[in-house]
Amino acid sequence: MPDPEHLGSRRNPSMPDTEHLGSGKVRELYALGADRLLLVASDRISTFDVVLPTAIPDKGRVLTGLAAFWFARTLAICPNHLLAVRDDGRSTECRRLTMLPIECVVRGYLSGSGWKDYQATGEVSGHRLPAGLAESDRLPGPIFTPATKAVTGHDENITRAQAGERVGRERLAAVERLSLELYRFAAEYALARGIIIADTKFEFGTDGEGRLVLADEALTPDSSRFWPADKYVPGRPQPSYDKQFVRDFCEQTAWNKTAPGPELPAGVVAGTRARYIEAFERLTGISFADYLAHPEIVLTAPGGTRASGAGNRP
Ligand code: Q0N
Repeated sequence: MPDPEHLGSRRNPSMPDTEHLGSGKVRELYALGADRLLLVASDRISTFDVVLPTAIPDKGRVLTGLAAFWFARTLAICPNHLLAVRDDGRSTECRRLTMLPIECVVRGYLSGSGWKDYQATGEVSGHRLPAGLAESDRLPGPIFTPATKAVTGHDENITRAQAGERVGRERLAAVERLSLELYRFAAEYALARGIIIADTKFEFGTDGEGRLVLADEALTPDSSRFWPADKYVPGRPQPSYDKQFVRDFCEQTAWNKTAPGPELPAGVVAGTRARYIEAFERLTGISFADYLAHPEIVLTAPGGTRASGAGNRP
């Protein structure tokens, strides 16, 4: 099968059973019959909300492998949509769900729109926070700060009361509990491997029986803020684990942060690719070459601990 990343048309005659359902900035979604989806992660990269014209080779494979690794290790916390990782390493077959109309954001540190909202109101999504916090400070405990996709395409923080109006109070309480538990597990695991997961976004759906299922791509640098722990200094913005070379390059050009973005020089591409691969290898304990040879290795290799600890290998 050709790599769907390179397909421009909505219908592909060589994939008669794969209808293009939608595009994110850097991913594509295809139907596989009525009950399954194909989620394809491209090598495109966005910065300052603009997709750049230069790809980062293997970025999509890194993110697909990392998300699959987390899905396999968080099954004790909640079920997820993953059915299989394909041999190309960049596509996953998923269960088709009915998605909830909220983004389930968890923040362990004060950054981005959380820091902006805190400075303006002392609150984030209805959580009153202690006075005197600095940018990038670790919060007393992780908080659930739901958001919606606004018409602009930008995410907009909403209060938990507003989120409850969208999905129902009981369902909201359930996704809040699951989101916090997933974040606590992953953030503790990543910190022990030198990566701070400052915040992260989950998307949930429900299956035919009405059960909550984790979907989308979870706990990757595209759906989270990853910071290098050894460079962490609160009181200022933190360097990005994955995109800092790209941001630094863009800042020293005359680019005004509107589309189209600049082409990236080869050195920035190579450095950024190396950072994605480093994050993958640190977190999974699996060499990226081994992943490319056998993508399903992320589902079974020891790599660390599973949520709950039950059944871990010695
Ligand atoms: C779905 N999105 C939003 C891919 C990601 N398992 C699922 N079942 C039904 N729908 C979805 C999923 C998933 N995952 C999720 N849209 C549909 C994010 N998309 C944006 C485009 O790229």
